[in-house]
Amino acid sequence: MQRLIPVLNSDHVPLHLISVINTLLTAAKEISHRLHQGSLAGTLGSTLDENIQGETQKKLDIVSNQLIKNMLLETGLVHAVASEEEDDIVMGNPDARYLVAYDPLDGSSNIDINSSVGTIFSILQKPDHPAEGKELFLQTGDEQIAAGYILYGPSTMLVLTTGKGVRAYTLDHTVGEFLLTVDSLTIPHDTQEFAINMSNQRHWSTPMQAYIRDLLSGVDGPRGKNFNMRWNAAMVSDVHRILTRSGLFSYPADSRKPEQPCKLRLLYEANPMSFLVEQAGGRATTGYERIMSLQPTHIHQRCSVIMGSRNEVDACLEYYKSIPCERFDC
Ligand code: AFP
Repeated sequence: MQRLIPVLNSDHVPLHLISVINTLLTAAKEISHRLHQGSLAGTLGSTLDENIQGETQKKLDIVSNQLIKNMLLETGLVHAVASEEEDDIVMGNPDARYLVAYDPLDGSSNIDINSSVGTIFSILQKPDHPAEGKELFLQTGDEQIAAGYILYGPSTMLVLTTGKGVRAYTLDHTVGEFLLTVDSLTIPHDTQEFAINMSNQRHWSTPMQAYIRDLLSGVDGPRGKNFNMRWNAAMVSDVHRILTRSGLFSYPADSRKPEQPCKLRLLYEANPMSFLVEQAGGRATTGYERIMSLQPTHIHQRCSVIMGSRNEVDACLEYYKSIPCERFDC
């Protein structure tokens, strides 16, 4: 099986970008080891702190964030990083060109129940126009030059795109290398599986309520077929299932918190996952706009997310087009 670096070389990925990706994987191997040690590593459980998102930080959230941040900045190849666990961006080498936005441990509420979690990353370049500080990261998802995730599941897998399709690699713990295990991931255009947190159903907008209602009506309803549901409470794990066997994933805006109707973050969750999904032949939308066309206004901006099998996302969008309703302002 091919190792990661020769594969990226064959895709003509610039050497410095390969080095940034490889550094992320070095941090990921350490995170994978600590996760698989479980309570033996003494890093389970929560801290008394909250991150800028207002979420209680798990010990491994902090450890993972520090590992990734320090390793990336030590390369001298990274101009700045933006992290879910950092209030502001962290500057690196002013002469370097790469920007890395990441969620160090997505799904961290799953850590203490020994369920899958992951690291999500998005790589941009310093913009040609003069920009500094947070403005550096305020680029649309179409500007991404690479994106991926490491899924810490029964096996540790890297799923990566550099704009030439999507490949999957599996960590061989015996040699410490990520080996190519899927040369081209493509999402089937149709599906009978969806992923959404049904407990929020009464808070969704009318179009999403109508769409899900019709899925649940099954073969006797307007869709004329039965659907299955999955919800892993970790976007990285739910999207991996969709990349592997089809599906629709959604975390739509809802009315629970009028001041914060959306949960998922644009820069380091929705955009990298949208890049992967589109490269695999799927669609990624807010219900009204293509996610990778959104112009960010701040680094922790959130957005509504509907992504996966293209024909199923299109079917969902028909409800948004045909049912007038108030739009949540994420
Ligand atoms: P955590 O990282 O706080 O566990 O949140 C994970 C997440 O951002 C995303 O990965 C999941 O799809 C979603 O939240 C789960 O949210 P609910 O807990 O509301 O279902």
